[in-house]
Amino acid sequence: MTTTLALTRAVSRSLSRCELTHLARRPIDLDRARAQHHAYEQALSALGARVVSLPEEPDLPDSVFVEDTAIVLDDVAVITRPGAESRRLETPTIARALAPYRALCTIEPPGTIDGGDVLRIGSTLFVGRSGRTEPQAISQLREHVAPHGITVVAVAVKGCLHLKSAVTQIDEDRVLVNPAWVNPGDFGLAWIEVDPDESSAANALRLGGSLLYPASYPRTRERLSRAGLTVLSVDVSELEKAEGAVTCCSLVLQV
Ligand code: CIR
Repeated sequence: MTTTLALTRAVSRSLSRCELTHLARRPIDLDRARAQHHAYEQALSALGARVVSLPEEPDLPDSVFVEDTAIVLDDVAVITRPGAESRRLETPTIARALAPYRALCTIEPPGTIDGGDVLRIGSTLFVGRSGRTEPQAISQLREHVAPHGITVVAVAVKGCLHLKSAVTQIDEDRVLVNPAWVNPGDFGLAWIEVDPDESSAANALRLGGSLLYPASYPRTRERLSRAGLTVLSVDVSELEKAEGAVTCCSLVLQV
C-alpha cells in the first residue's frame, strides 16, 4: 500500500524579495500569502496526499517553490542546481527531506536546471530549454535517469519562466497548454489550450484523479470542466505575484 506524500515548505518572510523574470514587482501581502499557502496544503490533503511541510527559511525568498529543487522519480530523486543563484541554498534541506524515500543524485556545476522545467509524461521527461535550464544540466539529467528506463527530451519554450508555466498533464491522454509559449504537438498527447485571455493558465496540478487549479483563471477552468475534468480551485494570487503557481509549491511522491 503506497501513500502519496506532498512535500511543501512554509512561505518565507522574505518572499517580497523573490526572483522575478516576466512580472513587474508588486507588493505581496505576507499574511495573505501564508493563508493561501495553508489552504493549498489543505487542498493537497483533501485530494489524498499526506502533507509534510518543511519549516520556513527566512533568508531564502523563493524557498516555498520547492518544485524547482528536485526531480523525483519512482526510485531516484535528482537534486537540481537552480538557475537563479539566489535559490541554490534551497536544495540541501530538500535533499535531507527526500533522503529517507529515494536514492539521491545531484546536478553539478556548471549545469543549471529548475524542476519547473521538467514535465514527466510516462517514461519521458520533457525538459524546457528556458532561461533557468541549460543543455549541460539536461545532459547530466539524461545520464542520471537513463539507468531507470527514463528518456529525456529537450523542448523549446519561449515567453515564460518554466516549461510547466506553458504545459502540464491533466489526465492520461491530454495536456493543458499555452500554444504561444510551447509547441502543443511536442508531447505526444492531445491537448486543451488555455483561454487566450489567460496566458499563465496552463499550470495545473494533477492529484488523486482531480486537478488542483488556480482560481485566477475561470475561463480556462470552464474549459477543463467542460472537458470532463474534476477541478478543485485554490486562490494562490499572492504567490502568483512571485511568479509561482500550483505545481511549484509541492513535490509529490509515492512512498
Ligand atoms: C523564481 O523566479 O524562481 C520564483 N520567483 C518563482 C518560481 C516558480 N517555480 C515554478 O513555477 N516551478
